[in-house]
Amino acid sequence: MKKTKLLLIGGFLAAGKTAMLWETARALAKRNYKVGLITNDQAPDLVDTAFLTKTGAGVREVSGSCFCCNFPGFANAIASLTDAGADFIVAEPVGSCTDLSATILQPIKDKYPEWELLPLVVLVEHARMQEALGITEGLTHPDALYIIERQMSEADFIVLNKTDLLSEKELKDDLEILRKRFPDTPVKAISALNGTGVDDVLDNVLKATDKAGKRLTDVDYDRYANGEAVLGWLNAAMDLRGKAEWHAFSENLLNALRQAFAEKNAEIGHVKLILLDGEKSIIGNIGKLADSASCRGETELYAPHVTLILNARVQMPREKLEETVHAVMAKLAKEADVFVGYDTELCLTPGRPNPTYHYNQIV
Ligand SMILES: Nc1nc2c(ncn2[C@@H]2O[C@H](COP(=O)(O)OP(=O)(O)OP(=O)(O)O)[C@@H](O)[C@H]2O)c(=O)[nH]1
Ligand SMILES: [Mg+2]
Repeated sequence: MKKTKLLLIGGFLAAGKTAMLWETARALAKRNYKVGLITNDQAPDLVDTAFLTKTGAGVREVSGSCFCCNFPGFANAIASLTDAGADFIVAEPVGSCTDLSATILQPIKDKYPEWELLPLVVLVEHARMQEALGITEGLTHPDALYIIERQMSEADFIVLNKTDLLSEKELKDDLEILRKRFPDTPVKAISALNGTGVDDVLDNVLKATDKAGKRLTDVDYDRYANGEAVLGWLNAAMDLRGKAEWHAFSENLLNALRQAFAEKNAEIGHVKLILLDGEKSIIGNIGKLADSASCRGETELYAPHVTLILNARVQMPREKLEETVHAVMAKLAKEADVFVGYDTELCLTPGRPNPTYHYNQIV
């Protein structure tokens, strides 16, 4: 029987994992694969799941815990997709997770020979990569930067994303930095947003199945836990009613949140939203304080009643994050004459990682 292919695309918050899953799903469908996607988060109500569902691929969500700490949940998601006919599964672990080789890749190789595991792809983007490697200074907590550095160290392929935003010189310099720092790891460059380079990465990982999970790194779990714990994590689903134009409303919301976090010097890990009106949607993100808010999708959207899913990962205590989001929402709602009902909301600090499995040797 043909084995189900399994590709994990890791990388820190806002590195572009979901954008790459989207493009990968498209590229694989063209190659006649039946694609399944898996999203992952510490809490339910995922912008990523709502977004990726629009690819038409089967999507499963493992929420409430990361893949490493809920390996059975991850395995069930894979089984459910293969039962539904998927022969190529692409999974996106939580952006603040590392040590995936020891906790996911080795156990898969050991326990699930029926899956064909592909090399671990880790996405990085210019600013955070440079900050993590000590080339530039920024607001990201040193222990969060430690996670990014460990992610790159354990990668089978490092993929520099968002190259459409780089000058030729920046691209050349970034590739040089990565190749010098990780001389044994293949480094590729893509733009997940416009698809450039995605097929090349796929060709390369498909040729290198014997290279999956070839690196184990030492991870200091105290630093890892703290790197996650410095982030407040909020997932909310809201019911919005009013006469607003929702594209402008979404942009105003992201800009107001950005400003509120900037005033508190709280670096953004990733703030993302999806606003849904039946088939129509608006998606918006801010990847870090230095970025401006970007919204895509439906413009000129007027509807009396829409759903908003908001996911915020910000370097501040969770109580402060919740307070800030509520205050910004309330102010904006008043100004736009919008009624906001919170359907569900979870605001948490990620707990100490406690993986289901931890292998100390390469399988
Ligand atoms: N310009 C540009 N933007 C990109 C690219 N890839 C992703 N982005 C943008 O970066 C932001 C974050 O992308 P996501 O794909 O949501 O990032 P992620 O790694 O899945 O984030 P988390 O799930 O929160 O960890 C979004 O605004 C994307 O549109 C790219 O190649 N170029
Ligand atoms: Mg994502």
